[in-house]
Amino acid sequence: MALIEVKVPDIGDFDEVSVIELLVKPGDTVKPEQSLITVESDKASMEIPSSAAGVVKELKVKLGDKVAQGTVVLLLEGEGAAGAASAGAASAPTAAPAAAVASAAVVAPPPQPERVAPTAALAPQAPAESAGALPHASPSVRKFARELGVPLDEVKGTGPKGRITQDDVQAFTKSVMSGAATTRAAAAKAPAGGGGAGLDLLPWPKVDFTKFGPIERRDLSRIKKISASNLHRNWVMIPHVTNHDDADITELEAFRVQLNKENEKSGIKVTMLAFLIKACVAALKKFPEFNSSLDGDQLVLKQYFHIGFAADTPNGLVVPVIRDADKKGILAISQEMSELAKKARDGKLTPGEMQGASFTISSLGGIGGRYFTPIINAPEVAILGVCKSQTEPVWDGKQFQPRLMLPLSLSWDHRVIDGAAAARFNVYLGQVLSDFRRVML
Ligand code: CAO
Repeated sequence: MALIEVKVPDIGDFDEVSVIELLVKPGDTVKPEQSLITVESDKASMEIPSSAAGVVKELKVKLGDKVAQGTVVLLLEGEGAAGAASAGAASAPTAAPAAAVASAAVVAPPPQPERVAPTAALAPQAPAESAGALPHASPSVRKFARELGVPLDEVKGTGPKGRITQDDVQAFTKSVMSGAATTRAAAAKAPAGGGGAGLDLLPWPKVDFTKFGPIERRDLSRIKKISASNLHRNWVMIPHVTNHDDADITELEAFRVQLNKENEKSGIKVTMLAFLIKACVAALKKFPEFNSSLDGDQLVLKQYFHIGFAADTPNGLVVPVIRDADKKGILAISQEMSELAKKARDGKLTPGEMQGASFTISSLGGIGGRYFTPIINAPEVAILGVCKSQTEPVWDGKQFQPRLMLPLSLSWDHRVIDGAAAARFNVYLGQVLSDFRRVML
């Protein structure tokens, strides 16, 4: 049987490109137009298709090789090159070049028109069925589909003779995302009648807001995008419950004010958050399951007390971590917190300074509000939300007394923690905050 040399076709503006992917190996049977290798320039990547049908005898390139127009990619033991022009040729003419595709699939530009070398042997423009298992699409469109995970054989081609275009792949993706269509794989997984495992949600409402008034579009910051994905996962995957409570911090606040007066010259300012960190450590020691993580069927109980605190920055929410808070005093915690908060606002926190928390506190006390439902910072199992303290009338059994009350909102993972334990945690936290000597017990 004739050996066919398959060469790199005219690849346009690129003199030399690197081989970044080998898509076939010796022994593979290939069809005309099937992609053989992926090459990449500094601007784009593209696939080099086969000019003929046959069995791969030998690859002539390896990963990292530089190739150019005319470089032999592989030898095919051929059934013949695609198209009459090359039938029987010992050395098949170069195949149709693949269109360039930008590396980032999601932002891939519309396909550039396929540039066809006049002498190239093109794959016959037959519908997918006659071409065997391969859907009828250009290599660039196949690459685009592969990057998006689109099953090309489920896409209806609207190009000439049913050829699948990039627009077809995009339209298919849109219809799957909007819920108007489903892939065979997803349909096979979904329980009959939509049993709930696949959420069965309505598509996200698509509204042309300009119909209702002027608008401005802004890109989300990098931090917002990252925290959005994390928050969404945590919200969906953790069965959250939030217990609200109040702690009487009248004496503690008086002590804090006095402490700040005494330390005026040191430059260290103590806020309620430092006391909350210490009080939470005491509560975590008393209720260790709040200082744990789920790992399959096991609970990992941490013997360290690293407390994260949510910090509001111009670019979004970040959570720096006070390590070993059990071993630090209020002043040391206050100082570290103000340094970390400054770094957070300046966008200078290192990844290490945001890792390893075993419990998180989100304080809106400096801003206001009463209660909220903080989202647990996975893989932690609980988070304490704190709002602004206010003086309230509290009945002491004989009369109302003005007491400074701190609103607490504890969200907990119901897979790990029960309601009774959460109520006890809050009650204990309240006791510690109302009489801080309890921290020592
Ligand atoms: N009740 C009443 N006043 C409070 C208070 C509370 N619970 N907590 C803090 N305050 C006061 C402070 O004493 C301070 O008062 P002065 O200005 O009179 O000294 C003022 O509020 C501002 O405090 P602060 O916010 O600068 O300091 P902090 O230690 O309480 O908080 C930090 C530091 C970094 C956590 C905070 O600045 C921050 O970013 N909070 C937002 C966290 C957040 O966004 N959480 C939401 C997450 S869910 O989306």
